[in-house]
Amino acid sequence: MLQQVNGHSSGSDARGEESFREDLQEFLGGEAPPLHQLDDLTKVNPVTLETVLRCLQARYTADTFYTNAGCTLVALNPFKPVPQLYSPELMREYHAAPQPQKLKPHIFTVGEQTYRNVKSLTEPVNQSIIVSGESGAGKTWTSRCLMKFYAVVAASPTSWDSHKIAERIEQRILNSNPVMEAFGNACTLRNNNSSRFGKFIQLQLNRAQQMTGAAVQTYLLEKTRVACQASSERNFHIFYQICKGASADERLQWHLPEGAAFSWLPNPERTLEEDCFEVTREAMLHLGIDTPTQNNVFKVLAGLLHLGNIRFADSEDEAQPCQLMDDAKCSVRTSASLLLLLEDPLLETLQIRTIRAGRQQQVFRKPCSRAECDTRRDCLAKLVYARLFDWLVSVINSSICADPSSWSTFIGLLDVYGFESFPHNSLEQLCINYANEKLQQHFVAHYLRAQQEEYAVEGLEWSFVNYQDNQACLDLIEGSPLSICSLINEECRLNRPSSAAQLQTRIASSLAGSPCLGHNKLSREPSFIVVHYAGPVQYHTAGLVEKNKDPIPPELTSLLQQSQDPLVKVLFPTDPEEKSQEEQGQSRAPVLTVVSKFKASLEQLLQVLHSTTPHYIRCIKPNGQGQAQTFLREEVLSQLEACGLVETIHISAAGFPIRVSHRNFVERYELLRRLCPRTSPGPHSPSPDEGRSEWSPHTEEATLQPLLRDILHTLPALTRAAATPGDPAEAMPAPVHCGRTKVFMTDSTLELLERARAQVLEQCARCIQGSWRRHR
Ligand code: AOV
Ligand code: MG
Repeated sequence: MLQQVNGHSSGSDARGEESFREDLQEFLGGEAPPLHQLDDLTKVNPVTLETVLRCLQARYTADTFYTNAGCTLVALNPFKPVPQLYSPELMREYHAAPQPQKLKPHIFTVGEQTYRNVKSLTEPVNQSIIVSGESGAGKTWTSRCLMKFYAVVAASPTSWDSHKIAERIEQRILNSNPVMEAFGNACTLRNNNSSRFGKFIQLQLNRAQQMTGAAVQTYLLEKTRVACQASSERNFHIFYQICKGASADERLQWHLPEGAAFSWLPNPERTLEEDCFEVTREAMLHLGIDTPTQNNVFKVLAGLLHLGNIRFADSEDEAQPCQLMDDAKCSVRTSASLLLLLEDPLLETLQIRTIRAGRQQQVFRKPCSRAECDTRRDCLAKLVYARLFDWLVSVINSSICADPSSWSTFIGLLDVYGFESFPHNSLEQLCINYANEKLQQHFVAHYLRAQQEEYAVEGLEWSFVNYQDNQACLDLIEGSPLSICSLINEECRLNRPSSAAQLQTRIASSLAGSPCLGHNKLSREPSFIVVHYAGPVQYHTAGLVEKNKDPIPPELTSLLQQSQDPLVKVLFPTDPEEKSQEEQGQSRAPVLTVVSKFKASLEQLLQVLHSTTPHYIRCIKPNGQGQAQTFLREEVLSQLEACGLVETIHISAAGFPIRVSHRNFVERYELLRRLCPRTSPGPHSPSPDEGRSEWSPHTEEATLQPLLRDILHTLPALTRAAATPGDPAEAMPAPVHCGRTKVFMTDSTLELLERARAQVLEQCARCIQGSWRRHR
């Protein structure tokens, strides 16, 4: 847009691009401060990706990591310690400020605003802070800092005085972080401390705005990581912690001799900050998980590590079970002893499948192939770990959750996995991107509401604004009766052998009408493309149905129910009241698929979010290497696109992104009012009125208004005159709306006005040149 405007004006007054930009900037926003001092990206005027990027880069170079973007805060990851930015003193400064939004942009401004929102309203309204961004961008860090902020500003007075109570409430809540991160985070290619689950924590406040407790909800733990880690990645931190941090005595008990090799423990030589066992143990203790229970947890985890070392050889006779590899016998024995299972049933469960068939549901025993044995072993570990994680979350919740009568409102913090697009994308990415699509829709709805409020203050109508939302994409993913989710679920329900190619064909033919469905003709593997708001993603259909079923052989659950271990007994109860889903599966009740469970939990989350006033923090990673002082423009650009900031700009372009004060508008376009009728007298244009008041920097407000009215009145004719034949601008007038203090317009209106102004200036120049020649 800017270039086009520039193109027109440069011909007339031959100024350089920079000076034109400065001129336009001044007109749009008054005095243009240096880019790094621009606290709000909406003030970068006009808003383009380039200007937004330049502003963020300038701020990053000046060690300024937070920038407002309308109702969003953009947080750049410094990738270096900046302790002064998170000190309790600074927290209190933001808390005590009469207007925290006047201080430098910070997550504490968002924190404080959120906190005041709960407080200031007569009817308390729950609040939420939605932190998004790609892996390693700083979501978890941000959520942690916000929790610390509330632990300081929302601590009850008693807890400041009494160490014991502080321990019980704020400290416990903070202690949930290292524990959940030890069990739910892992070192990946993108982040040494990558969260492998989504998390929503509600900080519960009483009527005096003091934090009395918290409740955690988790989403879709990446449990496959227990048994399968991509090369150069690691398993969950806790496994490394126990192997590195156990005492000599514990090593003996858990069969973890120093230097032991475990196939599920890749890259143990890498030492990370997150490997500290003591921190986890200490935090667990604070959460009320006593040492014997902790040791029980670690013993079970050691059992899983030994399970991972069980290896089978190919069977030569299909009728015979696969035999163990030579060194695996010991692993079976150790694993069984740690999980308190009998050795033979453990091995048999891995080697032999039981099938029920016929009217009588007769039981048949079929030896598994080597690959099947491996799958069952992995499945057993995933099952135990997932249950253990859920148990841990419930223990944490019972430790930190306040009595319902002791809290009335909450502030929710959402730290979910960001939009993902890899060379190979499967069900995990589909779920993650589906969640992001839902959150984007929520954001758009909220953002539009915020815009609407500004228009209302300015006395503008809202109804004329159209915008593109992402409903079509959501219809494709989750709509009814037919969508990607429903088709994958149906394949699971029909329980028929279906190939990846069949699923691809079904999706392509049943959902062909969707504008968001694509197909990569060059792809060798069966796949489909979903055009997400953040970009197209190709999903491979191989294994999708199986992953969605997430089948758990009933024999595995039965085996674990036989365990004599107190913790395993809790994780796998035999009580019919607590029948697990797998057992229900045995009784032929409908089994929920991964997608349906995820969809249900997402809907619940959205319901909660909708009932709150949301606040947004978009985390941006300035480079993929985690280096300080390195701002890679291409990488930031793609995140700005992926996190939807571009979309936000589009939405704002659908409204009136150009807002100019009445005074600035009159100053710039006053000359059009006087000269336009002479250049092109339109049918409705008023005759020139030379006697009328004119603009000067000292024009009084009272005189400004008639001038403004005059300019607005002549706009249709002026813009028609500026339009070139065949230009869509001929369909003018373009919308200009006059608010109480500002004139609102679209980019295209600004462009047309600028063209008109350039033509007028050109005529002026010619006139002056002509008269100058005559005088010579
Ligand atoms: P993520 O939560 O967004 O990724 P993290 O919050 O784990 O990312 O941040 C990644 C790393 O960046 C942290 O471990 C810190 O080293 C560093 N970091 C982030 N924010 C800051 C900050 N404000 N100051 C200093 N260092 C910071 V993921 O969970 O992988 O999606 O799944
Ligand atoms: Mg994280």
